[in-house]
Amino acid sequence: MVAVAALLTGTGLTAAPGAAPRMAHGHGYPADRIADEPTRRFTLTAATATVRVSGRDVAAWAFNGQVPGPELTATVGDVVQVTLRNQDIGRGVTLHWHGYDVPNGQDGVPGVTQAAVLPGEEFDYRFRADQAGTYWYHTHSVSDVGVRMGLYGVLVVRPGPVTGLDVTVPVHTLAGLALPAPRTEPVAAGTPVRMRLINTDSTTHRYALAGTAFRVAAIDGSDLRGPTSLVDTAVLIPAGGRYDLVFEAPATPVALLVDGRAVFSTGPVSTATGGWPVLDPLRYGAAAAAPWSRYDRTFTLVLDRGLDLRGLLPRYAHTVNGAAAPDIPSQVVHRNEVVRFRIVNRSQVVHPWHLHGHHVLVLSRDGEPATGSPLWLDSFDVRPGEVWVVAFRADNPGVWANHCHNLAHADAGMTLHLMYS
Ligand SMILES: [Cu+2]
Repeated sequence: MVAVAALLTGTGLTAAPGAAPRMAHGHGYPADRIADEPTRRFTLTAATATVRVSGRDVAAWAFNGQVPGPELTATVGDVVQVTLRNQDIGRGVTLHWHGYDVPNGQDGVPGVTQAAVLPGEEFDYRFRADQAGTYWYHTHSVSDVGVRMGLYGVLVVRPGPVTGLDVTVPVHTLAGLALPAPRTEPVAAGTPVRMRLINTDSTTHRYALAGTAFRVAAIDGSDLRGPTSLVDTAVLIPAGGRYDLVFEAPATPVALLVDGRAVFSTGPVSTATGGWPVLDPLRYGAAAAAPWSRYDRTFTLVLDRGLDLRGLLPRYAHTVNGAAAPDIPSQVVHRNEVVRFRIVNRSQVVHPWHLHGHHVLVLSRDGEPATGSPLWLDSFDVRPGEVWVVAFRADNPGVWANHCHNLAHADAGMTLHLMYS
């Protein structure tokens, strides 16, 4: 609590415990971005619920009684307002717009950008939908439990009206059962199809699209440059990540398999996809010159495990630079600086890294420069032994969570903050 209070004091943010603050203004982000009248309004009510999965009744935490929560859609230019209500989630709820670079006050991190919304309270989120793409939302309050129990949903911002078939596939594991339920939908040959694959779990999933050539049009909401046609190739999507696959429906059936399980198909397909090669996004698509030639600041984050003796009880923590939350020093940047992160995984497990409020451009992995399309990511797997170098422009002032999106790891210490001074 002391560390959080100090963090908030230093930035002039206030988060009164128990209060449900209204719109946040004046954190250096242009106010007109969120001051306009909403053009898309939604209400999400979080509550305990029983949902049916694979013929079984499962205890869940749900938005509007369903897992996933309602799919929120908008068109570029909309002002989105979402009223979050908490009916009975005792540990509180917030909404974090995963991958959407909203003003800091709308980011939904309890204790940092707002107080958790407690039972009986509500909070209005508002942001301008100025970036098209595939995103998702989830609670950031006791997020390891909350997301796993079902407090998540899809956010899709489209550039215009839907053409062809546009499907979202939010993959999740609820009480050990795989979502979504398999679905078959015949599609006329020649129909343009966009499949928006979303990984809402804490570990990597493997996706294989069988029966057609396809392109990866976007990753984490950003369009790729010059994506080439792929066939019999799997993609690995990190925790929190999104891939948009596009293709023209062939006359023969197509199936999407997640970890070998068919989740969407246009007819019967029997193909063994387990042996397919995996796409390396750092080598896919057409390169472009980096937008910066110099970097104002470089931070190194060494991810590891270690004993944390600072709390009431000793714990075996997931650490960054030898420390665990809330004792990891914040990284401080100035507005408009170009900042580089060097992320070193010295542990034995994958850490899907997630910086809030910014997209990072991948520069290199293990010293090998990225040679494909510029990759602007918000979620990327740093595997054991790997070293990733990524960069971003500090253009969204505030206090931003910077953490592992294996939410159990984040909970066990692997969370720090990016601050503007
Ligand atoms: Cu991790």
